[in-house]
Amino acid sequence: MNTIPIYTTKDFQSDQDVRWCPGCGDYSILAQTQRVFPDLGIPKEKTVFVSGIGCSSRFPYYMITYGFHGIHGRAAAIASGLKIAHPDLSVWVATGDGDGMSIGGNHFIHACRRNTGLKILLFNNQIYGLTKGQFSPTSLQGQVTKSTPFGNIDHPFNPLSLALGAQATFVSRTLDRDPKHMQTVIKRAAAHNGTAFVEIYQNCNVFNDGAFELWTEKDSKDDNVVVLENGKPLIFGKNKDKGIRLNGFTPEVVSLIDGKYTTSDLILHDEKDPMLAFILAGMSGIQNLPRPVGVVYAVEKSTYEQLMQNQIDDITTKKGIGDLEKLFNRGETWEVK
Ligand SMILES: Cc1ncc(C[n+]2csc(CCOP(=O)(O)OP(=O)(O)O)c2C)c(N)n1
Ligand code: SF4
Repeated sequence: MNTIPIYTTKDFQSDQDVRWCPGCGDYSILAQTQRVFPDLGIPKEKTVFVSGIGCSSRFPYYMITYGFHGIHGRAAAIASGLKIAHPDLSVWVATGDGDGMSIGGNHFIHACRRNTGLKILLFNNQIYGLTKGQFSPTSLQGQVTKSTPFGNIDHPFNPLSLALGAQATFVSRTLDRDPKHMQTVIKRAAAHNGTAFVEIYQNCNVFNDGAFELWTEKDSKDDNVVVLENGKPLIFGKNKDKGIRLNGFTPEVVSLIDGKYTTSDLILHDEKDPMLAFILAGMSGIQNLPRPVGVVYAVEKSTYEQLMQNQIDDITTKKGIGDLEKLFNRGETWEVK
């Protein structure tokens, strides 16, 4: 018998005043999350949102699930501990590009490589919002911010490449201005057995307005975004007349109307191909190439919590249940006076 109640979006909307600036992209992320959660089949009491500090990190207040507004940068660490101790929980991390990639960069990469089954939503607005507009690790080179008045000299992180390099098993990107797409990606992340990373382009209309407009605005998005679909060729453009092919290892845009190339010359998306994943992630920094959105990479690999449980079971079978008291008093002991 199915004992999970039938939820609606309202069941996930808390009574807390939402404290984001009017027009902030965070509202859309919250709305899409609340919209898809009733479809996930996860009891509310088995769901936890963990965050760090930042505008984005206020997220747990607004969801009626368990929640933990943590400390700056440590959401992935707190969430990892929680997931390992309670593997039956669905543990989500809401983090910003500052929270997750500056102070929390270390925890982020280890959460990816350990495959602890977390669902990490990275609200990437390429700025520190809460602290009023300092540059972040995803701010663009040359970007003028409150703390880089003459232009940022840092090379930005590409979050997708970082997650892939850290061996994440699910790597994806979506956009605050494309609700349907975001819903699909969040559902896929929820269903993934392992750590799932979702980068969300999120407009901070106060401190970095328009950072993603090329990929989100009606007039420009079709010619500048390629939507990834597993098993399908990479086609884009207002009239679906352009595609991406590989010239060696280099992706290039080709026309599908001048007779030189057909769809059979194009890259076929394969979510399980790690080399292709790196190529697709790398397209982000290259001018004249469309920005890929969707699931870049998705493979199954044992999770940390499964491996840990297997090891405990194995050793318990061989050696019996451990005795902590005995362990502490084993070997030489000292009394400190
Ligand atoms: C240990 C510590 N260092 C610095 C801060 C100040 N601080 C709070 S939020 C933040 C960055 C927020 O940026 P981001 O994670 O991108 O989130 P956003 O506000 O843009 O959603 C910083 C530096 C802090 N709260 N704690
Ligand atoms: S400062 Fe930016 S990120 Fe923060 S709530 Fe306002 S618009 Fe959103």
